[in-house]
Amino acid sequence: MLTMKDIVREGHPVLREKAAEVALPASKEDQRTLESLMEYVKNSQNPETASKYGLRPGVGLAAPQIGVSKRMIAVQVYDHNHSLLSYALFNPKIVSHSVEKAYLSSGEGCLSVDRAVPGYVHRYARITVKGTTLEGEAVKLRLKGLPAIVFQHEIDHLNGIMFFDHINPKDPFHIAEDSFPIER
Ligand code: K1U
Ligand code: NI
Repeated sequence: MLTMKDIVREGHPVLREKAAEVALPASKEDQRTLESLMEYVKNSQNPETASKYGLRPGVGLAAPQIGVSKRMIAVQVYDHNHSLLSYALFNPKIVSHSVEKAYLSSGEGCLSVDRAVPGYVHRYARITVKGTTLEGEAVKLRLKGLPAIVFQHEIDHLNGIMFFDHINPKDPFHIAEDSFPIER
């Protein structure tokens, strides 16, 4: 199982690479990697397991964060209806998005960043994501609210982008036009 010692930190070059597409159908090794990402996210959200293994809680994880420069992400997060969304995807891609933006009023964090970075990260309020599940099924997800923010954060990792790249350095709490806050 993955623990915090497997998670690469800010400054590691893999976090700035553009990750490679996964050849489908996925190899056993790629399947195991994606399963391990989801296992970390689930374990980190279980207070007993997180405390036993010293896991920092997370709502998502991308393969580059464990040093694997391939397009795989795992996300587990509650939506606005309190339904648990749980997706492990190969080659996730944003195929359309709203003009309207949204940002977390508490800002964002990252398991690869061991410091608080204050400021707002403006992202698309609604996105449609296509990808392939562990079982090889093609899916199309329409997302808004916190899930849309988390998917964008994870897909950014596949393109070498960190959340703080989006923060306005001169005015970190600047509110972009057409952007609304999401409380969590
Ligand atoms: O990719 C990562 O480093 C995981 C990161 C994802 C993320 C955080 C904030 C906004 C968008 C995406 C985290 O999960 S940091 C921890 C976190 O935000 C959290 C953990 C448990 C419950 C609720 C939030
Ligand atoms: Ni992150």
